[in-house]
Amino acid sequence: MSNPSVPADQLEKLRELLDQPKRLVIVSHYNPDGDAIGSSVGLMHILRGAGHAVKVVLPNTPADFLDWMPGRAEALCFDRSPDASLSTIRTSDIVLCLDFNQLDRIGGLEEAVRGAKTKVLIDHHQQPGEFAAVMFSDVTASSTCQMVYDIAVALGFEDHIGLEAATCLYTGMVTDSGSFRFRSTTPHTMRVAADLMERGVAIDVIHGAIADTNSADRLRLLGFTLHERMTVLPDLRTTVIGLNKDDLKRFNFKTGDTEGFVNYGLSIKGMRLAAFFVERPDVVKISLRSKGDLPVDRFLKEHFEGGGHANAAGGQSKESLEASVQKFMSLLPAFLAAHPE
Ligand SMILES: [Mn+2]
Repeated sequence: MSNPSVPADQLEKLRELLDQPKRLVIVSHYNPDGDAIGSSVGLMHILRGAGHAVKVVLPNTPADFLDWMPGRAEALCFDRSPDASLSTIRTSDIVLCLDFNQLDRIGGLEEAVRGAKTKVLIDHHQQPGEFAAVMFSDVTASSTCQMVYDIAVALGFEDHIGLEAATCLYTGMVTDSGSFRFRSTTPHTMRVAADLMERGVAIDVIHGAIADTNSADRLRLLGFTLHERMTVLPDLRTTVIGLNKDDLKRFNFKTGDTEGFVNYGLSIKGMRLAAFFVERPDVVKISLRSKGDLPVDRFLKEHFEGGGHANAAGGQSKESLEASVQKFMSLLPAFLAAHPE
């Protein structure tokens, strides 16, 4: 059966590009998550195994709970090493763009990557831009890590998926699939995970490294958020959380501390939509999660400069926290009515 992650024509183009040892650079999106780093560093290991010189360049330094990933420390981060990051991209033969599909997602790397003559895209987000010579775009794939695995196997590189690469790829698969529970998880996803396990991946260690990383401040912020800042709208089957700057300050907020808070709203029985608003220095950040056929990515694209996946998406607002929540509330009934269950 053909695999939608690996179209034959694109595979042949990539095979040609990689038939001689090259200088490759892998880039991923701003605020790189488990899938962004896992796919980038995982592919780095695989392509090194295949004889290429490979570097990973990230637009900004990732949250430190992912620092343990094998190879992560080697990645250049533009915010800390801007000159080295840009010159690495400019002197490369090929730039591989992983886990994003619009060049405005890579912050200060945008211009250098735009100028690179040969770009390869590997990604699973909706509505890819047409900037790459070779495009692997599969919006049904559970993660970019799963796509990297499939492409590596299709290229005949399965022997280069060693323990380090397997650990990176498994980590991104776990984080992007909500521990294999989102709709994007397929029998194929589980087969890939099983194969990575057979390569020695320690799933308990990875789970602990991802999950057991709370600070006391973060847990207290979570408790406060659920107790004081969450509104439940049973008639609309929606929960809304809004956190302001003072809330964050009170609990010594660090980047990443509110990651995943939105999911608690959706875990209440009967809810089909959870909204999370947080006031950041220049902008109000918005996260939406939904169940079933309720395309929050389209809603955010239309109203809040956002996008993502049908059941998990992000956006932003330049208005105040109150005004942003108000705007959301005023648009909500029509959005829900347009997508009855
Ligand atoms: Mn991803």
